[in-house]
Amino acid sequence: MAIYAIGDVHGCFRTLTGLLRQLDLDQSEDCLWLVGDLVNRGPASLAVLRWAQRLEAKLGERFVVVLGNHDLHLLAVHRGWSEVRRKDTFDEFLQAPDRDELAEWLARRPLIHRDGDFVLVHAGLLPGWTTADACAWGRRVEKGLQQRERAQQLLRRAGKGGDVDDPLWRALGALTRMRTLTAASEFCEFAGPPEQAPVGCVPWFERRDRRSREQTLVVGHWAALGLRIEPGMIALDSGCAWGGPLTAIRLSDRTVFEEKNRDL
Ligand SMILES: [Mn+2]
Repeated sequence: MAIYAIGDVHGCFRTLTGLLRQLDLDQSEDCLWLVGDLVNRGPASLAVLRWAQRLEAKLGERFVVVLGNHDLHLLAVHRGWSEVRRKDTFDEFLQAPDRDELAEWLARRPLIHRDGDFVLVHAGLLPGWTTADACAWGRRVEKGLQQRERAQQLLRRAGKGGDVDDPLWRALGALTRMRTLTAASEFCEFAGPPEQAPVGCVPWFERRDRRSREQTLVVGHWAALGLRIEPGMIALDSGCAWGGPLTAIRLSDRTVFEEKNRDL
């Protein structure tokens, strides 16, 4: 039994299909994890969501998608809580006859998933969190997202700086949007390459006081960081949204699979 993890797909369905051919997944045994951001930027968010829902029906708990910031943005747009932004590619999804069913399915995905020493999350973990803390925060935010008014507050703010005094907003931001942090662990608005981060903004995973160091965090979200494999962290966003390849890894032996972009 192998666990494969795939980076940010961002609606790149043809690239995903090519990558899956390389993986040769045993659907009766293997696990497939996705780091989130299934949708947006690329041309085929609808096809990716339909594929994911179908595969989950076959694999059950062996198929895990954690939510990313673009997935949350799609949910907010679908519910009429956020406007479509200029670079969004949601039109086909929003007109699809099965959009409500797919959105409901997507909304039930977790924010964090743990299996032994591997932790799957879209963006990262706050330095002060143990893995158990992070999972507890994930469950709390998931509960909030199931309540209409709370979900509206959290999702409306998903894309922009929100209320830093709201602990659920902060937890959601860490799990789905965080890249660099100030010394006081405030989020920096910076998406470029880590070596160009503003003075005082440090990548979350480089913080020496990170309490989740003993586990291996499998993440995406940071295309400018790119594929990065080191003790304690595997970052898989190789920039499919921007014409880059799509990357997968087999966690047991860290074999990397890369599919060149077929969508953009
Ligand atoms: Mn993201």
